[in-house]
Amino acid sequence: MFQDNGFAGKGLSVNATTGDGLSDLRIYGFNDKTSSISIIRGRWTFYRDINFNGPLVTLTRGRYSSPGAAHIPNDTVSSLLRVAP
Ligand SMILES: [Ca+2]
Repeated sequence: MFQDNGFAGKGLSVNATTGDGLSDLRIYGFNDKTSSISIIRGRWTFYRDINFNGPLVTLTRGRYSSPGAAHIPNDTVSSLLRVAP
């Protein structure tokens, strides 16, 4: 996950087993900062609110260079969960 479009700016690398994730991106200094996402493996859900709450978007392996590409409003992701290997 990256702070700027085009996989630029500050990044946060996330790995988790299926069914696990990061419930509160505030802990990582990355709350409401995500603008681009690269997914190397798995299927993940990205939530607007902490603790896997609020509107969500599910993404699979791929490179999403902007909020529009990921279909996620800019600077809103607060938690994420890996839902499939
Ligand atoms: Ca949020």
